[in-house]
Amino acid sequence: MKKIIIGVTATVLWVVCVTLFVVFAMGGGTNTEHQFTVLTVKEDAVKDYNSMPVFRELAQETGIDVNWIYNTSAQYSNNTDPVGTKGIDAIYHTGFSNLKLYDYGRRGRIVAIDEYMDSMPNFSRILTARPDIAEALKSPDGHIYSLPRVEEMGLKAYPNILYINKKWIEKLIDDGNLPAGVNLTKDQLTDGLDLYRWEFKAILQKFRDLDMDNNGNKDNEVPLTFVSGNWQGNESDLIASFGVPENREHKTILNGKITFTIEDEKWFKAITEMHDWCASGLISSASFDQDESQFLAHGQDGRYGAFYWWEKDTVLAKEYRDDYVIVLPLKDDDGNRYVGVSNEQEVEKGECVILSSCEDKEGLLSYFDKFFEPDYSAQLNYGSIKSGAFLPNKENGKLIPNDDHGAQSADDFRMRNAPYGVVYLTQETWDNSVQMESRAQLRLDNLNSYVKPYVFEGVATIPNLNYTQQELLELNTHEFSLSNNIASWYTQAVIGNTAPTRESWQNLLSVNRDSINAVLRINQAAYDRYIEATV
Ligand SMILES: [Ca+2]
Repeated sequence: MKKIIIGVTATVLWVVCVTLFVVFAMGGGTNTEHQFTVLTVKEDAVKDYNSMPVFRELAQETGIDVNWIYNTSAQYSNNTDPVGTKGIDAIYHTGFSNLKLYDYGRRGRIVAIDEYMDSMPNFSRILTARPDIAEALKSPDGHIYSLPRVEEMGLKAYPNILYINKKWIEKLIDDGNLPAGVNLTKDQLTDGLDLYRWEFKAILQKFRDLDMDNNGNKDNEVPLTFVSGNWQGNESDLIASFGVPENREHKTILNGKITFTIEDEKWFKAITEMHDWCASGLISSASFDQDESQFLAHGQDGRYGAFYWWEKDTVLAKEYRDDYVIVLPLKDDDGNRYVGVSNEQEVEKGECVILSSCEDKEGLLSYFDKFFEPDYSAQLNYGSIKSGAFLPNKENGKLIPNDDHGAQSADDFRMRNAPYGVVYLTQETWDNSVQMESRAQLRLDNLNSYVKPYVFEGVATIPNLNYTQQELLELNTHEFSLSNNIASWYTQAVIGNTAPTRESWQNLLSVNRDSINAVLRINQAAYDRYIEATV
């Protein structure tokens, strides 16, 4: 807290200096600069927004300047009423849920942004061109209470790619240790490796039993690992290989119907098999309690036999990257492959809200409206042109990402230099204004070649749905307890001492029947309205 006060004091001093400078520079004439204070959630490692070139450029172009003040995410999560913070005009990175936005909105504490469209030509154009986005942003009373983040790359629906250690398979071939019935040759060990699930399992058993990395210890190998329930690199597509369109929420759209995967007999079969893989040491127990950073740290030295992640470069130190190849979605005994789709949204709703106490709502909204322009969106999302996130000159009208940050990794550079938040980056942007980062393009190419062709037929991501007040309250009652109940049953079933029984699974379904039905009914009604409004 002390840090913030010092920060605020420093900012105030700085503003006074700048204002004086402007006044003197203008020969003592009237200072027309607007001044707003915006609270944002920012970690200490991220640079000060107030000195970021993109915000200096915005101030210069609009004549409107913003003081950014900060909460770390830990401070912010302890802030029970951020909208009540004294002296601020807006909150950036709010993270507000649908219910919270509506609650603040209907009580008149945040601004209904749809009433200020005259000040927002860019946002207004987006809402007209994209009825799906307009629909997603509406609260139950039809008002839009927040500015969104839109980043469409076609990546988020498919967050899992399976990689396997081909060096280790080569060793199995050399030592005559390939499992019985597995007839792999070295020239087959390229991206797109084609395996039955039983073959994959038999190979993992060898990874478990043998000293694959030749260090004299048979127990330091990690046959298969992932980050259970994480937004990327989770186990959903291993479960999906049993013929059920799984994702981490166990909830998807199948042929136009909202569906829970946990009700499918095949899901229960998959969980029973997962239990066997865990109990016999094929899946590392760390998979169920590590976070992303632990998963990434443990993989660097090439001891993973196989893992799920979007790309291999972040998981492995440079010298091990060529040791791994992409496995196609695992085939079942009939030779079929299945992949589910996630419900991760490319349109995120609650990025920024304007407080009703803001004295110049038009002015502040006209400032934020610039964020939706391609050059500003790109710099907010990746870092400023002047800080080296892009090459100084455009090519064919496009901003070209700069991948070379010296010793600093691309992830680290972006984390420190990009404020993220309110952006609008869509196919139109990638076609005309900004070249996609090479690693994003690589992910997309890999997904197009090795994942998307095998997506479960008739399956779709659940879009941002727009609920009535009654529905929001009902979901609030049912959804939290239901997802907790599913999660605890799942954990017990997969890593518990005994295999899950059919009775315990059916008991899970019957105990939660009311909640399952309520969540399905409400989401189906909202989805039907969404289809009607957008098609
Ligand atoms: Ca070893």
